[in-house]
Amino acid sequence: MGTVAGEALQSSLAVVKGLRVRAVRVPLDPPHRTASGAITESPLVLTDVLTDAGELGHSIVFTYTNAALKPVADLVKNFEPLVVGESLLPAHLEQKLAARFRLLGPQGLVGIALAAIDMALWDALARLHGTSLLGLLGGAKTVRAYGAVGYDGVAESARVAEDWAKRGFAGVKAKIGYPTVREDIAVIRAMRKAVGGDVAIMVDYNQCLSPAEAVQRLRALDDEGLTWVEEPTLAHDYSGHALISRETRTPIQCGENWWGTLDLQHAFDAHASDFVMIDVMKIGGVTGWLRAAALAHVRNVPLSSHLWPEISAQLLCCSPTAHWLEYADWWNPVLAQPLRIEQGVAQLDGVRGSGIEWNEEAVKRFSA
Ligand code: SMN
Ligand code: MG
Repeated sequence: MGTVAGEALQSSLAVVKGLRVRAVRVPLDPPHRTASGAITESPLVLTDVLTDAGELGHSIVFTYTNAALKPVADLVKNFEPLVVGESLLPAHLEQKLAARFRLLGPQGLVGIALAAIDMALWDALARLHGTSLLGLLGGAKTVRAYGAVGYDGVAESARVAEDWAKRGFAGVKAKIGYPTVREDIAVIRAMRKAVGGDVAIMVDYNQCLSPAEAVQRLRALDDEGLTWVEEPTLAHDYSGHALISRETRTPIQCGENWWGTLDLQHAFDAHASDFVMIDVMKIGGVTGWLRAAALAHVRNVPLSSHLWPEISAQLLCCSPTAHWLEYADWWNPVLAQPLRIEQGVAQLDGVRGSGIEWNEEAVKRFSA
């Protein structure tokens, strides 16, 4: 910002004083099974941005494996000197940090650490304005949520699906990719029987098929009334996904593993996916999400979220092509006030910032 107006604005803003970074391992009971392995706990880095206005901003990032937990926590802390003394201008700081990491690359652990900072900055900015992220961005829509069903076989998948439906969720998503397509179909039919005709059913292969296998399997699923089939093949195999999408009728859903808006652009260019579900961490925090939502808007592609229900619900409510919120309660133990879902819809009244505040007792208990 070099203009006089820009300088006046900066001088009236809060200034970043520091980052507090903590690592926790939150157990997942029962574990979340997928066709590509089970998740038994969530290794999370919790970041607090401190400002001279006394307001804190908070964020969560998920490192998937403990092996990456300390490296990510260290990276976030190592980035502290790059933001201390800067005005609380998240979109501006995102550009500054992106330029700084052009040579190393803004993906992987670096991308996760940058997203931790971006989300915490936006949270602080909303809190300083005495509002939610949704209020700060000026959105007003509502969003429906679906619940997750693991790779748990016919009876357990149907039981969990029924449970979500009884709690008012309008959709359920199951992990499939069983040894045979017959087993995949048995799980889907058992869930349909359990939830009735009005609840949306999605399925997720977590990248476990080759494109040729996927075409065969998905053709067999085409008459099951599925809302989408997720990640049938490797997330970055855009041409493989485009082939599957062309050869089958059920919409393809991808996006949780795409890094930043450029991955999204490449996927759109390749016609890799009919729908997109972005991950607020991998897409580049709130700043990345807003850009991705604009891309989805111009392409008119329905946009859903991956994990992070608190912040994603608010971002979806500002996204022109908002579709479904993925609800997951995995990180509720470390939150003071997890997102509430009523009649299948995210409740955002009275939320402050991005909705992330700590349950300090739990943060201490799960400290890594
Ligand atoms: C998923 C994969 C890995 C961790 C969490 C969730 C999944 C989803 O693919 O769609 O939720
Ligand atoms: Mg998935």
